[in-house]
Amino acid sequence: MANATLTISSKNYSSWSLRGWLLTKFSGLPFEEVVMPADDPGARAELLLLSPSILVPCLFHDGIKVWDTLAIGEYLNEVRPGARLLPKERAERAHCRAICGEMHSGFAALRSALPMNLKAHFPGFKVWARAQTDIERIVTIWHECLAQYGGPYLFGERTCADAMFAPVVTRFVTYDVKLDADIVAYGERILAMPEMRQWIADAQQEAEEIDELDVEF
Ligand SMILES: N[C@@H](CCC(=O)N[C@@H](CS)C(=O)NCC(=O)O)C(=O)O
Repeated sequence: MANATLTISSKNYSSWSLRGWLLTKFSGLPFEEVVMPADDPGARAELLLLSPSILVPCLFHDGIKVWDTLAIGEYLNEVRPGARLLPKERAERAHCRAICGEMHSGFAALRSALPMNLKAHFPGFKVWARAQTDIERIVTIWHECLAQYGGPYLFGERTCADAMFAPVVTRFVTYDVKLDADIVAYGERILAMPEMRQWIADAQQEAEEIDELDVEF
């Protein structure tokens, strides 16, 4: 029986749930999922008890509650150092933290114009100029990491950074964003990870379409 739980919400729509879930999977910490239905008002009261921010993801482990995705990544790196969620070298760790921070606090135009929706596909989607600026910055980050560390993941082996950017990979597919071949190949590697395949399969099983979440989640 796992002594950790991770509270998440919709696997189709919740990009932060996906990031927290991937971080926990990458860490190797056994955990049970607690899935809060996103559209149930009663669930919000319960979520308040589970997560002080009333947001997901929230990790509960050994009597310790950790909410907010960056904090979850740092916590998991401490309790599971062998999983190397952060790179071994200090300079690489700094680089990894910097781009995770950029994802955590930035790219608002991309997040609102191209919300995560794994079941949807919008061929020829017209990307708004400010979202395009975000896309270009993300592509630059990925190019630099892949060139500097040699792939196959952003820092060679899988780290927090791949979990933080995984929902961007799915957005690029959903919204038919045109990309260079090496960026497409990186995205394909992320989508081919067994954890990602499992998450997407679970998302496909989610019955409901939540209209308001098509806007921003
Ligand atoms: N800064 C937070 C963001 C978390 C967040 O925005 N989570 C969304 C789901 S993707 C949420 O819990 N929404 C709950 C709601 O709107 O009821 C983090 O890093 O974990």
